[in-house]
Amino acid sequence: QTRLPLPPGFLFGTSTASYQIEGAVTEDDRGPSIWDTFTAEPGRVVDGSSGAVTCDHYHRWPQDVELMRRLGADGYRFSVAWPRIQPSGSGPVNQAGLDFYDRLVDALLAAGITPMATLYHWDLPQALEDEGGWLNRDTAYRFGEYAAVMADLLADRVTHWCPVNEPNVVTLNGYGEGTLAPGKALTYGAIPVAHHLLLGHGLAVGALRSAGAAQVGTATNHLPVWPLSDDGADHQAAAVLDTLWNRLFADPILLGTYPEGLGDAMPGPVADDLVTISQPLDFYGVNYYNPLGVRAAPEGSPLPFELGEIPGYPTTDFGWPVVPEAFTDLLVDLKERYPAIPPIIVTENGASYATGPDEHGVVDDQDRIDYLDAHLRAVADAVGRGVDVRGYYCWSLLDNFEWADGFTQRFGLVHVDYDTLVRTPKRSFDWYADVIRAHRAGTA
Ligand code: GCO
Repeated sequence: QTRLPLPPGFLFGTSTASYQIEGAVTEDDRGPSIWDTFTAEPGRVVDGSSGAVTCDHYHRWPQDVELMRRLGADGYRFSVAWPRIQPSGSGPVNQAGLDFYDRLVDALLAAGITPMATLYHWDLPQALEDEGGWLNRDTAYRFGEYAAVMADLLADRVTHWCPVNEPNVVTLNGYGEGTLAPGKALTYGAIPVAHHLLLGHGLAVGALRSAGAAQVGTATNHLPVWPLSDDGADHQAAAVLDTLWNRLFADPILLGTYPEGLGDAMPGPVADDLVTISQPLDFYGVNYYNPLGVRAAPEGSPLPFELGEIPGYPTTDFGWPVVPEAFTDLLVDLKERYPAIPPIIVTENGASYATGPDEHGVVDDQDRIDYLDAHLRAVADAVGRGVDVRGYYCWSLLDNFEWADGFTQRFGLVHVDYDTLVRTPKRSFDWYADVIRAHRAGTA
């Protein structure tokens, strides 16, 4: 394994999310979340599955920490299930829920792994959704209170924090399109959700700072939007989607402003809120998977754009095009568009390939290795072009519950047999361990 040209001290990690791996959804007084509700509705998840058991990480976490120790990764990004901490989204905290994360963090530290905690990876307490969820400004305040609880518990040991995972996906897919929980198809009616999630982010940043958290950042999904032809209409459609998908969430945090025209669509004292939203951060977390192809929608469509396939690239089992150079361009573009951007950490990147164990129990996922290798090189290229990237967290440690795609997509470095819950490290796991080791040896 040759060392990748990444800076000394570069953090290599893996990423997961509570609802996708924990299971045990009724245990120890965890309250119901919008994902429990959503997955119980027929037709929402392709294979009819849910996160009720998934990887059973809630019980098997010592084994998973041991896997990470073997991997030799510096960091681990996990998320806290809000309904374990406050079963109905506000008020008294549930000690058993706190204890789970307290033990997990101690075990990570004992294994030499730096914890990074996400506070909201989509499992909103159902009780808050019943009050309007993220359409309701109060949810942002409840989130700030919950963030303060977690900061008080863990800021002495957890160095890295991501308040909200991918607010764009929650807004546009959860409330705009309805393909993710809570499954509301409000189209432009979802726009206030963006503002409340951003306000929640800002309130959480404040709470984390007050508790002395060392590194506060984001986990922002960025998909470069590519027009599918040279046609002016397709370019314009791409600009609209780029604004809604990327800039609507990055501009307020990094510039303290909304893209033109969108500020007026936001509810509440927007100018004051933007001060809260744009507080300085220690890192900017980027989740990158692929570019999106877009063309103008036919006359009379509810939205001005339409997604389409980008020809000419290999695809993952999810059908997502594999375009590592778009990752380099994205990182360079972020630096150009937002000159004051803090250091970047790649908080997610990875690929879905279904490869399972062969007759010898070996999971030979060469296509995942190729994907990860090319994308780590794309990061190195961005560093070479002057972008300050400090870490890379692979999605994901384990195969897990892939939202509306249930168990049909596997992103793990470790294979999970959902009948026996046996974990089998894939070849990509050993490859990643080698990359990390070579980097340390070469930069020591
Ligand atoms: C996220 C992601 C993950 C997904 C991964 C693959 O929002 O952080 O959606 O939860 O599992 O991106 O789709």
